[in-house]
Amino acid sequence: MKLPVFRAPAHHTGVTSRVGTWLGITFGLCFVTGLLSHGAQHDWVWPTRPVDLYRVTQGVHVISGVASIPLLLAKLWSVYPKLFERPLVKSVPHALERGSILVLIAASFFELVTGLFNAAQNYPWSFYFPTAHYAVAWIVIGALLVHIAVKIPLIRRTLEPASEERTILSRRAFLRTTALTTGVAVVATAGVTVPWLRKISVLAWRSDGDLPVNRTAQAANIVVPQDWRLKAGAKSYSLADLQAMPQTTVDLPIACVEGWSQNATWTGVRVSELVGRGDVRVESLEKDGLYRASTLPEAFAQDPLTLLALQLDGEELSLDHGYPCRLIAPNRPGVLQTKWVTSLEVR
Ligand SMILES: Nc1nc2c(c(=O)[nH]1)N[C@H]1C(S)=C(S)[C@@H](COP(=O)(O)O)O[C@H]1N2
Ligand SMILES: [Mo]
Repeated sequence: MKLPVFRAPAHHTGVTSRVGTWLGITFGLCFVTGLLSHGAQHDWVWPTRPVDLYRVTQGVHVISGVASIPLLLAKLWSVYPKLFERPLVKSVPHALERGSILVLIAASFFELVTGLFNAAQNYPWSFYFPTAHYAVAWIVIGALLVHIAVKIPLIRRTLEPASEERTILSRRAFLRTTALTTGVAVVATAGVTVPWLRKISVLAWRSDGDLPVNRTAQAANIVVPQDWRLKAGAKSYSLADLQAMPQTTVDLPIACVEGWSQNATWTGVRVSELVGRGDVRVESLEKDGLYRASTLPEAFAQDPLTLLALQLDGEELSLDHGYPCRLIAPNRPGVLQTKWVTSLEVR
C-alpha cells in the first residue's frame, strides 16, 4: 500500500520562497553594514561626517542580525523534510547543491550565534571574534549567492500570483507568525540603539538612561598615578594645565560594536590644539587589553569635534568613563574611543 504524502502547510515552497526572500534582505543588510563597520574599525576610508553614521550602520547590522534568527529558523522549519530526503545524493550537481546548503546553514548559524553572544558582551570562545566573524561572513555570502542562483527558477515560480491564490490560510498564518516573531525580536532589542524604542525594548541590555560603561577601570586594572601627566609630542600637561586651556563642548555618541549606542555631552580640549598634523597614536594607562590604544587618522585628529574629554555631561569624568581624560571623536566605533589616555603622538 502506498502511504499518502503528507505535507504540513508550512512545508511548502511558496512559504520557503517568501521567508527566504525576507532572509535574503536581512542577510544582505547585515553583510553590507558589517563590511562598513569592519572598515570603520580598521581605518579603511571612513568619513568624519555624519557624526552618527557608524551608529546607524552598526545599529542596522545588529538589528538585521537579530531579525535573521527567527527567519532562519522558520526557513529551516519550512524545508526540513527535504533536508532528510533520500537518496542523499542523486547526481554530482545535486551533491554540490546540497553541500553548499550545508555550508550555508553551518556558516549562518556560526555568524548569528557569535554575533548574538557578542551583542550580549559575552565571549565564551577562544578565537578572536572580529576576525572569525568577518571571515565566515564571506563564506555565508558566497554560499548564499550560489544558493539563490540555483533556486531562482523555483523562487520565480512559487512567488507568482497564481501560486499566491492557492496560498491556503494556514500557510498565511505561518508567514504571519514568522513576521510577528521577527518583529518582536527586533523591537525587544532595538532599544539599545534606537532611543524611542528604549522603553519597550525589554531585552535591551544596558539602557537604563546613564551612558553604559563598556570596560570598567577595575577590569582594565587602571591605577591613575598621583603625578599623572599627558604627554603630547614634546610637551606634557597636568590635569590642571588641560583644564586651564580653552574648553570645547560637543554632543557625540558612543556607538559600541556590540550594538548599543548613546549620545552624551563631552567637554575638553581639542586634540588638534595638542598635536600637530598627521595620524595620532593614542595610548592609555591600560597595560594590556585589545583596546588599550588606538590610532586617529589625521582627518579625525584635526576635526574640531574631536576632543580629549575631561568632562561627561558637565561633570568630571568618572574613573570608569576614562578619568583623567579620554578620546571622543565623531563617527568612530566605540572601541576606538580610548579611555584613560596618557599620550598623544603624531606618527
Ligand atoms: N583604554 C580603553 N579604552 C576603551 C576601551 C578599553 O577596553 N580600554 N573600551 C572601548 C569600548 S569597546 C567602548 S564601547 C567605549 C565605551 O566607553 P564608555 O565605557 O565610557 O561608555 O570605550 C572604549 N575605550
Ligand atoms: Mo565597544
